[in-house]
Amino acid sequence: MGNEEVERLRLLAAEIRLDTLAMLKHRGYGHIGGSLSIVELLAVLYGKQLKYDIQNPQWSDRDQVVLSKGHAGPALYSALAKVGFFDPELLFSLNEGGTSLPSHPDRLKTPGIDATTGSLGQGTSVGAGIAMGIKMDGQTNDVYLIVGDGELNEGQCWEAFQFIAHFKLNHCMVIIDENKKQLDGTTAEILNPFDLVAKMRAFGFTTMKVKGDNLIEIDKAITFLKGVTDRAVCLILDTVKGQGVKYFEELDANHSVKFNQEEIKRETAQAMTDLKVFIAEKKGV
Ligand SMILES: Cc1ncc(C[n+]2csc(CCOP(=O)(O)OP(=O)(O)O)c2C)c(N)n1
Repeated sequence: MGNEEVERLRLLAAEIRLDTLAMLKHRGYGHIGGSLSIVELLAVLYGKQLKYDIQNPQWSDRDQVVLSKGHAGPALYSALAKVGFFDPELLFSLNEGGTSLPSHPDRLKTPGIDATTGSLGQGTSVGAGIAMGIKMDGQTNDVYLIVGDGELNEGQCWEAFQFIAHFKLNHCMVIIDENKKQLDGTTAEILNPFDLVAKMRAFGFTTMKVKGDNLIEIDKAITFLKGVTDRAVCLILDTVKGQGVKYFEELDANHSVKFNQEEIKRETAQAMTDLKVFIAEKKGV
């Protein structure tokens, strides 16, 4: 990736982060921590790696994204709006009655959403099924299956992974957001996942682990893993819950927050101002 492209993705990541904060603040509550930890991944996917058509979201040759950790929907919606799947104004209807943006993704409601998720674990089977269908149809599209590290407590994930590895569904990249926290504590204290790289390798996956806030490393790893043709592939992202906003990174209870507390209001406003300044500078305005 040349410098210009890196800067373009950096801008996109900042815009996704800003819109994620804006929509959650507007709604008054929501899953901030796990949304922010996948922002750089989404910037690389929607800004560079994915094949899609915003005019035809159902295009049969598109790559598909299964956000199995569906509670991070706000970040995905921000990315979809940014690249043009729908009007960004819609972001402010998040989780309202009758909205096309429910808190968790619904493939029948939102242009660009490929799988309905939210019940942790289930998206892994959906992703495996989509990938198998693609293979049986002799198509060449890729599937990106985004899974939380806390989500891995669900045994269903490991059944799906075994299936993906057994059938060498190398076009179904398993991406684990290893932010080391889940709803109410660290993954290590709640149900220790142990060494995820070793585990995924033992399950038959060619596995890489990179810093999940580093656009260049994420992009390189995805490009490398896309080149693996004979085995299942897994990318583990070493991330921080609340990534990119120091206050939320350091906040202990950062899974889901209410935005009516003074400190949270102030810190969110400050983070949004900082992002706006960064974006304006990047755009040269
Ligand atoms: C089957 C199921 N059980 C419980 C929940 C409630 N829940 C939502 S998010 C979450 C924690 C998930 O942790 P992780 O996958 O690490 O997500 P992240 O830290 O990236 O937000 C839980 C328990 C759920 N959505 N589905």
